[in-house]
Amino acid sequence: MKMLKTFRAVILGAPGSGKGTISARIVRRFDMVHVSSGDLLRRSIVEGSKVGLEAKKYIDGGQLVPDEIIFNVITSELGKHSKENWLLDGFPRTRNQAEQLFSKEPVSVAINLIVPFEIIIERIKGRWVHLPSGRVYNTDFNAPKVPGKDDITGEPLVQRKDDQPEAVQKRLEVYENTFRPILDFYRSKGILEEFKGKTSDEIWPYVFKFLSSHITPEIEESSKN
Ligand code: G5P
Ligand code: MG
Repeated sequence: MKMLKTFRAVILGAPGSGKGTISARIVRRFDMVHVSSGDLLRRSIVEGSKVGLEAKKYIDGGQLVPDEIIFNVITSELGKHSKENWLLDGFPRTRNQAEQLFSKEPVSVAINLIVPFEIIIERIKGRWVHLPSGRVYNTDFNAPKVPGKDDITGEPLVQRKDDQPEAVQKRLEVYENTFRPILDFYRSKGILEEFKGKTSDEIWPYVFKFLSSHITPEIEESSKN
């Protein structure tokens, strides 16, 4: 792997594979900023911005938003973190996005999470999110301390519109049709690292060990969450 001054990672995987969950663990232990394309889009929907209104048409049905919209959102967010290490979650979703990103911001590593689809469909049913922060809960796996409330702010949690069964089906279909060229791209650059498992707890120690060999952890791994 190329060692660059700043450490830049992307985290890939099917909808519900645990990108948000693993990302939260990474940024708790390593000096990295978590940038999630889905969280940014959902926040712009809540704000009622032009981008949000446009993106909503695609997101609710489980379709990808057009490249020009997402490029603007991501470019402006990464611009705020130009001197920091970042972890990009949910971008790229197409080979074109992967190539465009690489031409602007050489990525140090692409982490790919591999989780069986039948497991994903079950866990998405129990997902609750805190929209302002992007914090993710699950009624079975990591339930909030108080049902329906965010642990930190106490604000209400919501279920995502695109977590309805039809939209989930569509998202998995879109993923099936788009992920291979992205993996091929990162494989061709020699920076693809794949992690396979049925649970985030099973996958996490390997991700932690891998990252620790490239970037010094601020907090050693001692607890599971
Ligand atoms: P997003 O927001 O990027 P997805 O579909 O890629 O959405 P998603 O659904 O956010 O990914 P995740 O982050 O991979 O899933 O998974 P997660 O939230 O961590 O975990 C899922 C659930 O399982 C949670 O409830 C979690 O607590 C639980 N969980 C985790 N691990 C375990 C476990 O081990 N066991 C159990 N039981 N549960 C567990 O994108 C949304 C939309 O935005 C647009 C598209 O429309 C997209 O559909 N978009 C883009 N469009 C174009 N280009 C882009 N680059 C785009 N980015 C976003
Ligand atoms: Mg997510």
